[in-house]
Amino acid sequence: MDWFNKQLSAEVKSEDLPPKNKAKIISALTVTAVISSAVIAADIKAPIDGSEHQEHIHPIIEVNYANTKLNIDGMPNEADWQQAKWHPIDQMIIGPEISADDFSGQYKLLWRENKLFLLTEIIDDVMFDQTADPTVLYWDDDTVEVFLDEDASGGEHQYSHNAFAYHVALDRQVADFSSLKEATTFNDHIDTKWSRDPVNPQIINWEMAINIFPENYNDSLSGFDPKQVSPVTLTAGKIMGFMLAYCDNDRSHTRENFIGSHPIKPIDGDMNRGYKDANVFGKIKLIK
Ligand SMILES: [Ca+2]
Ligand SMILES: [Ca+2]
Ligand SMILES: [Ca+2]
Ligand SMILES: [Ca+2]
Repeated sequence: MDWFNKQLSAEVKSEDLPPKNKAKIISALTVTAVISSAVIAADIKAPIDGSEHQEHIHPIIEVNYANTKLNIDGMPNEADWQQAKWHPIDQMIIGPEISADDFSGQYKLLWRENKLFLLTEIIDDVMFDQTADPTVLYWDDDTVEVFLDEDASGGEHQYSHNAFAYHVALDRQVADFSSLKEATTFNDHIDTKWSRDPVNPQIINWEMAINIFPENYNDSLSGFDPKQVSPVTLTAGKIMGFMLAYCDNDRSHTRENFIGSHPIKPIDGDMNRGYKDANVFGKIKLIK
């Protein structure tokens, strides 16, 4: 039944379905669980795991060291940001093609010993936070999703911290599934602030400082409990799995588009694989 619960949860998380369809899936899965146990047993033998080939289809992105401390204020006016390279957010994962003023985005990365820094520049015509609870339907709100795999292992991570899929919301709350299979906030992992560009207010400058936690992060303890595993100290040459995406909703019931930074090979037409499979991430290398 553990497999069944996992499937059910995965389907309910499946962002592109309205509630009435979710109910149908729940009922269909119940029937499947009762009458097709042989089929389910066959499926159990084919999980996504680290033993599968990683999808080495993306060039490694080099990330420069920030020479001065960055102020996370939603203002990218630090000299280090000015010198960092832009990377596109232009891969449509879910939804139809859209105009540049509906969504367009790009990002930069920097690092220091204790943080990975992310600057995302977004144009989104409607900023929308439909559900106040940060752990409910957070993928249907406007959200920057930051995918991080500290040891670049790739592999399954939906209910483990083999990798994180941080959903950073407009209200600066950070959500992901925990190893306890619950949607949980990880607000002490990412310090974040966004603001409208003072020159062009259509542009949102979204700045983040990210603590890089390893896979043995303990969900029973807070991020900075003395007994918690420490964030990793970053050094030049380190390689991590990384990907970025934006959930764009402009007042619809469910999100309208999901746009990523890296091309993802579809499986049965589905490119929305990042939240469970770190093999689809790209890689970043810290340089100094
Ligand atoms: Ca700043
Ligand atoms: Ca939009
Ligand atoms: Ca990992
Ligand atoms: Ca939007």
